[in-house]
Amino acid sequence: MKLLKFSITTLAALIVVACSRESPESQLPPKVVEITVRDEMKYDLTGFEVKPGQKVQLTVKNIGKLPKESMGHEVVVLAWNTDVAKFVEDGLAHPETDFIAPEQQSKVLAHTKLLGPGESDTITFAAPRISASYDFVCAFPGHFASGMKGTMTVAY
Ligand SMILES: [Cu+2]
Repeated sequence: MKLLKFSITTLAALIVVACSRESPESQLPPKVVEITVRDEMKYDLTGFEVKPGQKVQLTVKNIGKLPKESMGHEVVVLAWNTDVAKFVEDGLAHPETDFIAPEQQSKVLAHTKLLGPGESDTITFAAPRISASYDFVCAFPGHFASGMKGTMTVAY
């Protein structure tokens, strides 16, 4: 019984610590991130850092000229430890869902639309609560292989 009481007290203490640690992060203003793309297979920003649980407001602008069918771009933020090569390979057969395969949807933390020339998209999502590096990629065929990728670093 004494052990149980100790455990409950410890648990309560842990919850207090977890909450007090968590709330300031979720009250932070959103992290504003802007990525510009053009008629080449790269992002102008390949990394950004955010606190665990912080909101991210991500805007992607395509200022290129080439048609979406040949040079569309997007940003897909992936769950930790996703096999990115497999993710984009599976997506090849799915232009109708911006090259995100239905069976890979569970790996997607957030994504913009596939953007043609002159288009932009803004999305808002909460960063994961676990400190780690998360890949983001353009799933348009061939773009990841050409280096269109980046890293969202979640850290205190
Ligand atoms: Cu692209």
